Amino acid sequence: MHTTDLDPFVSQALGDPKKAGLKLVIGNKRYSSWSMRPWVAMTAFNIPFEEITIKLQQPDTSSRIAEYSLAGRVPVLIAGETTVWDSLAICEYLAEQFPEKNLWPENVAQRALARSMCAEMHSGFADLRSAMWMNIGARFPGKGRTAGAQADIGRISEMWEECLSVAGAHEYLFGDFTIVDAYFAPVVMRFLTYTVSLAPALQGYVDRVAAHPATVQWMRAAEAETDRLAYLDNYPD
Ligand SMILES: N[C@@H](CCC(=O)N[C@@H](CS)C(=O)NCC(=O)O)C(=O)O
Repeated sequence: MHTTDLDPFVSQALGDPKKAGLKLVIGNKRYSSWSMRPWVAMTAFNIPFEEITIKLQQPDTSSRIAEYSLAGRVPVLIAGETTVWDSLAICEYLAEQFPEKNLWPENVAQRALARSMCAEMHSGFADLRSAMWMNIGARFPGKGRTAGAQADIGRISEMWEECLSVAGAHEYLFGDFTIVDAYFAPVVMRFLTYTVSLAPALQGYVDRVAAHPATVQWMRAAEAETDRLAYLDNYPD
C-alpha cells in the first residue's frame, strides 16, 4: 500500500506546532481571492503559520513575490526547504501533511466530488471572476451580471444545492468545514458585495461561511486595510 511521505519539516512541526514555521505569502486581504483560500483553510484547521503580505499592483510587487516564487503569483507556502505555489497545490500539500485534520471529506466519493468542485473553481468561472471581482467591504449591488457571470452563478448554485440537499442537512458542503468551503469563501464574499439573491438553502450556506471564525477573521482584517486599488474600488456604470 502506498503511503504519503510526510515532509520531515512538517512532521517535526506536528510534534510541536510552535516549531511549525510555515509561512504563507499572500496579497491584500480585500482583493486577493486566491490568497484567501489557503489562509482560511489553515486558520479554520488551526494550522499555525506566519503570514507575509505583499501588496498587489505596486512597483515592487513582482520583485517581492519573486523572492518566494518565480511563478509570480501569491499565495505561496514556504515549509522549510519546500516551496508550494498555487492555492490548490497548497491545499493539497496541507491535506497530505496534516492527515489527522481531515481537510478533505473522509469519504472517498465525497472527496472526489470536493476535489472536482475545487478544480472547477480553480480553472473556471472566469466571467464571474472578471465581472464580479472580490472587494471585501465594498457594496456593488446588482452590478456585474453579465450573461457569463449569471451562468457561473447558476452553475455554482447547482453544485452547492446538490451538496446541501443530501440527507442530514449539511452545515457546510460536505458536513464539516473542508477545503472546498475555503475554496468557495471568495465566492461567498462576492455574493455579499454584489447582493446576489439566492434560494434560502444557498443563502443559509453563504451566511454560515461568512460567519465561520476563519472567514470573519479574514474579513475583519480586509476591512481594516487602508490600501486601495482605485480600479477595483469603483464599479463603472
Ligand atoms: N491560480 C493561482 C492564481 C494566483 C493569482 O492569480 N494571484 C494573484 C493575486 S489574487 C497574483 O498573485 N497577482 C500578482 C500581481 O498582481 O502582480 C492560484 O490559485 O494560486
